Amino acid sequence: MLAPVEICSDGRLELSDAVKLALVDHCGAIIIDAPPVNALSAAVRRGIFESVRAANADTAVRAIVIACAGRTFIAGADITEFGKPPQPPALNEVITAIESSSKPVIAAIHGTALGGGIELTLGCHFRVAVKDAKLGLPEVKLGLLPGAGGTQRLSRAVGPEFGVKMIVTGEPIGAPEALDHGLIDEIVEGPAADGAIAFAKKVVAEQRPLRLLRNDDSKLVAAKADRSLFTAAAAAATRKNRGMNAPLACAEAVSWTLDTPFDEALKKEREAFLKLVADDQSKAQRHAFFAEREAVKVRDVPDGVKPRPVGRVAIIGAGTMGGGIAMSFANSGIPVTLIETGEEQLTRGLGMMQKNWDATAARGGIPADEPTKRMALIDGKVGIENVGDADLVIEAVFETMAIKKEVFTAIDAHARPGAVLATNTSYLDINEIAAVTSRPQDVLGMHFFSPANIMKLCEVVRAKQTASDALLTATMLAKRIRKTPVVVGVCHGFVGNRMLAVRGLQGEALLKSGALPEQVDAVLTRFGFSMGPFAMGDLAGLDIGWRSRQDRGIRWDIADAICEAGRLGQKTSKGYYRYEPGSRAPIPDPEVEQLIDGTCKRLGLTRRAIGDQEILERMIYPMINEGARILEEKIAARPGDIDVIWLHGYGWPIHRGGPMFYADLVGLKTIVERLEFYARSLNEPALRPTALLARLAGEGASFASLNTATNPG
Ligand code: T1G
Repeated sequence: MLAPVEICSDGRLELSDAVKLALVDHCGAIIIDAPPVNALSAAVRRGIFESVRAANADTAVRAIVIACAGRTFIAGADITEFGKPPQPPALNEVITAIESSSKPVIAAIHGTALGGGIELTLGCHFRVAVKDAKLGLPEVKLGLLPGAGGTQRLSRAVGPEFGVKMIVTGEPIGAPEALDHGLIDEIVEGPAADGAIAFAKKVVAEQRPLRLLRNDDSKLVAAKADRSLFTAAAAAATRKNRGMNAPLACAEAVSWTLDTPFDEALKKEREAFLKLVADDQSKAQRHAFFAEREAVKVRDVPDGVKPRPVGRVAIIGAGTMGGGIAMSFANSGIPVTLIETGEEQLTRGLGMMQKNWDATAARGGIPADEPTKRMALIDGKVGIENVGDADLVIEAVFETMAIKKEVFTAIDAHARPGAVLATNTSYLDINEIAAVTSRPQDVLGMHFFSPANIMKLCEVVRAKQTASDALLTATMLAKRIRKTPVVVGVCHGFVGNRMLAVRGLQGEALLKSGALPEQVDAVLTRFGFSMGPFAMGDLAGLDIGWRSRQDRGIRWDIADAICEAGRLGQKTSKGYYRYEPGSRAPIPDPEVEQLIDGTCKRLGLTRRAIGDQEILERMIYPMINEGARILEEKIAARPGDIDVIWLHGYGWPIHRGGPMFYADLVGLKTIVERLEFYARSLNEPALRPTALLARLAGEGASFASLNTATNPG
């Protein structure tokens, strides 16, 4: 039973802080005000439900408008409520109440109307939006499907072919496209509520019929007559789902619009939704959503500390990384001074950026005039003395300590006081780099991932003397350029590359044990990685790791033998695989098997058949163990941060949540047992479980219990 509500004396219904009802021009204006994104919490649902009922009972009200305060219309169900006992009214009940209204109900859309927010508008008679609004059903990105009628109503608005694409991809569309496809009735001048009230007055004056999508199958006729129209669209949308359950469930649910009565289909949708909510894949994707937002919150920074203002960034090095980083800043409208040692290198770097942006514009990824606008933000200069007007300097030069120290000595001499000085090093000791400057408090790491203009991850490395405001500056700026910053501490390889090296070592060990590159890669692609580690090595170039191992006096027998045979990967048309001219498709190469066999014979090793499960465990569990060691050393603050690093920097499959989330799913006790087994049977003491992992397993605890820690360093 819902709590009774009082109509306020001035015609306003104060239901709760979240929802208010005001009377404007004979319109019942329901205003939702539930920061930060007007998510459909129980209080919001209750407020809307009661407001619709009250507005229908009030004879002064001729039409109803549903609008939101703040930066966006409803951005979906309140994800924090999932997995908890449901509280009434359910969203489906709220939508049914809207559909039962005897008065026209108009949704006023602005910002990013998503998920349950869009589903609520689909129960309205009309939908209007401001021009820059975005509308989407991203439930699939949380491992779900629209659970409040979206799979059945959307296709009745836009047609099943476009409806299945929107729901399976989860990608939002702009208001103009929404108007074209019939998802909205009009684009209004802002504010959305005012535009909607003006629209409502037209509806009343013209006595427009109140169309309910649930009763309108007119957009289904073509696909009902020729189902291949739908199946082709569904196949195209689900093609790359790589072992994920939600995309297929979404496509199946939308198909019910073609052959199942509406109310029966709603029931099936609800069952399918509840099944996905309970699925580990959705739990992994919801974990990833919140872990990413936790990771960017810089903790244990003294109150009142603010980021330093950044108006211009200087980037030293116009190579692949420096150019990509420069593009990331220019993409967000931040001016860049791009510095090289000579005109030729600078011209080459600028040319690469121009080519990149032109290609994106040619694909329609950005407006045609954007490449020119963005190039205009890049000021190419020769000589480090040009860093003087930058508030942040990022060094992206050759990955050797000697060169980094030389560059930072020069930066220190020319950068303005208070500028933040960042190195893009992937591995090196930032404390050592900071020590050559007179301002170690301004020095930190910003480790971008190649291609830097695409990859979201940025490891923000806090050195021993890094000042809190410098750390905040780098983290907030990374977020501003739409990266996912994660604060980490100083060690060789920080978090991601340190765990990658552990996995690489296990890959080498598995080849010695008896596996082949193609078998190992197949196990990891079946796990959900888009590419296996050996194919990835061929793509990146095997000489990078080879040189790094030589610098540190480390030998990997098989990996080094491959490189010594001139097999450096795709760049030499052969590495762990061979490649046909002009093709990137990895082809298993008997020469590699012979090289592995020969190396093992020379080492006196007997190879054996290796099962897929052993490969999976030996590739993943040691990484998890290293992640636990990283937590012990406080190089990462939370297991969730490690998950975010692997999800956004190394292609860990989103439906597996990240290495530490996956460890909790497998069970830490199992992982400890398997690591101890391999440490014994392979005589590999390094595989023994680290103290933290052993303790948590012994206590029956999980890594998730540690996700409230403070930042590292
Ligand atoms: N529920 C709860 N909290 C949410 C939320 C949500 N749906 N969306 C965002 N937040 C929090 C977020 O955790 C952060 O909190 C703050 O809002 C700002 O978010 C029935 C079942 C809307 C594009 O998947 O895509 O509807 O860290 O940092 O970058 O069929 O948030 O500040 O404490 O991301 O400006 C479907 C998810 C849900 C949308 C804004 N909806 N959200 O991006 O801010 S399932 C979604 C987003 C559903 C129905 C189904 C983005 C955004 P804190 P932010 P932003």
